[in-house]
Amino acid sequence: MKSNEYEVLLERHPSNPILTATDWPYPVHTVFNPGATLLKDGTTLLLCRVEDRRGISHLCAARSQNGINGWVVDSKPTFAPDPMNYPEELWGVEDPRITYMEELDEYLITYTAFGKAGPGVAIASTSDFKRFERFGLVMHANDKDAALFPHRFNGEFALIHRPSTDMGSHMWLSFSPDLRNWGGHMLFLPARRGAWWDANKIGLSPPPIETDRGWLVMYHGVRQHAAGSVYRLGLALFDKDNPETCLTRGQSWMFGPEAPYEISGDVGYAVFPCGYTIGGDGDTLRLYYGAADSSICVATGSIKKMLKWLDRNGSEFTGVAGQAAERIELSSPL
Ligand code: BMA
Repeated sequence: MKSNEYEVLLERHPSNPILTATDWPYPVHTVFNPGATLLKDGTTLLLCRVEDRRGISHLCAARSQNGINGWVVDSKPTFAPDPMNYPEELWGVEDPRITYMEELDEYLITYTAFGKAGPGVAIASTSDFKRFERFGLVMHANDKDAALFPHRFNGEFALIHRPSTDMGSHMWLSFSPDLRNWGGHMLFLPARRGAWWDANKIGLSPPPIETDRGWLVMYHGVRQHAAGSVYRLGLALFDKDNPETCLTRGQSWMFGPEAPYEISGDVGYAVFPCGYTIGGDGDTLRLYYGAADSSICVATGSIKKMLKWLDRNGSEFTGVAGQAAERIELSSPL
């Protein structure tokens, strides 16, 4: 690494984009923002957001033995909007995040249900990615970017999500005894303000990553410029047993749009991961992301390196997320 270079934490695969609309067995406009999981037989499953030429999205599964190529895509939509029974899905289902919930032996999918009230958070479960049980809308509009932790805390399931209000778009944490009724809402990670790369609008990227030092959370920051928005990725670490407690938050972003396929497309300057897989070594992370709302890409990194990077580049504060960051911003001289 040269002295004027930033450390690279995620390496783009040379064959990116690994999936595009031309790989689909039926006509689609774009494929992006996939949820990901490793099935028990080692198959990588991507649950891709697929947008048609009406502008409506559905979800479609693609499976690969090595997670890079040889994808077998379902011949028709795997999970289509069902607006007759779930009117909140009238304008589509988007951006799935998958959490394998060991106690249920099921995959829980959180996704954005887009209806007349705006985008909200919905949950469905499956054991085979063929049949799904819908739990319906769990966070009403305007809310998105949600994922579940893989196990309970004090007997309750926990969900990270991102409601938007006049006060900004910050990440929140909520709890539920049954995945249907949610409460105990608390601020999880606030957007910064002013010139920061993650000012005003942030949201969860893939589901939180369990490490021996706590929950590693990748989130996107949306910087508004005169020319439009730039979507980049940052890191924060939360306490293992008390996930509402932020231990460290990275100061700079660690991955942003640079490659041509990330810069141009339907929404240029956007990298948007919704899923990852972890290799047999427990450390190698494959991050699957949508590039420019047009194609699907993968980048590889090391969880250990990300934690070390946070040690060097994080702003350390204890207690409930955000309070210390607020204090730093407020106490800094004019
Ligand atoms: C976000 C979500 C994503 C999308 C991104 C960039 O708000 O809607 O689905 O990839 O914007 O357009």
